[in-house]
Amino acid sequence: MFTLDVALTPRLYSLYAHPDSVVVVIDILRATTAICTAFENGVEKMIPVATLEEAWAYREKGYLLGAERNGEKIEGADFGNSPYDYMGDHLKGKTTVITTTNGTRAIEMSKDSHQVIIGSFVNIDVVVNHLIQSKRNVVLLCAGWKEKFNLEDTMFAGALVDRLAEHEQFADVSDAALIARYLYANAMEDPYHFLKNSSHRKRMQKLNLKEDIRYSLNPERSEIIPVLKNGALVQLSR
Ligand code: 3SL
Repeated sequence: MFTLDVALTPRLYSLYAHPDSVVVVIDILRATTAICTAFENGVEKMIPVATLEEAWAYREKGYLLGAERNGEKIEGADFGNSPYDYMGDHLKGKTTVITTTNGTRAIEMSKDSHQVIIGSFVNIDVVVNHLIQSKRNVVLLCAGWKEKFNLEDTMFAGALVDRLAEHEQFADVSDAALIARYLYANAMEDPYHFLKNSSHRKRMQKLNLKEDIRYSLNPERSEIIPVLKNGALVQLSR
């Protein structure tokens, strides 16, 4: 029997961190959606880094860099954090570096767990199947916004809990997981509308990123799970 838990903010993650757990990093708007999209479009490897200093050091060595802070592309980077930046053939077979406000920090903080995988609506089904087959405790880590709670990551955590909690192996579903599930129950009919007053949707709307929001909330387009191996994200082989 295994536990199913949700770290509702990165600050809470240390309470759940365990070397035997599988961690799903969630940053729906938009880091984990962009990463899943990049793999679906043929990227070979993505090196996630928490700071801009590390990111520039890689760029100086010749790596392509995706960099975002506060929702905006960093000047001089090759891409930002929009899933649309990662569509097409231009990244096929390439290794890129990515740094974002919250998502890549969450990846960094969970790296000592048994396994870190990347979840988004884009690959939700395959993530659910993997977690069932893993036969391990699961922590869903919501990247949030600058250490604080956000609605969209918790909503997605709830979508995962909704699919996993009925599975008998997850006998121990925490209150944090239940609250995420209840939230998702209110959101599932129309997630876009549900998020209308959320802080990040407002922030992104100001930046004219409506299409990114719609894309990020649209489920099931990829069979690929990005997994952290030796400091880089690669495709999980199954
Ligand atoms: O926080 C992050 O990692 C980003 O996904 C934020 S944004 O969607 O690019 O604004």
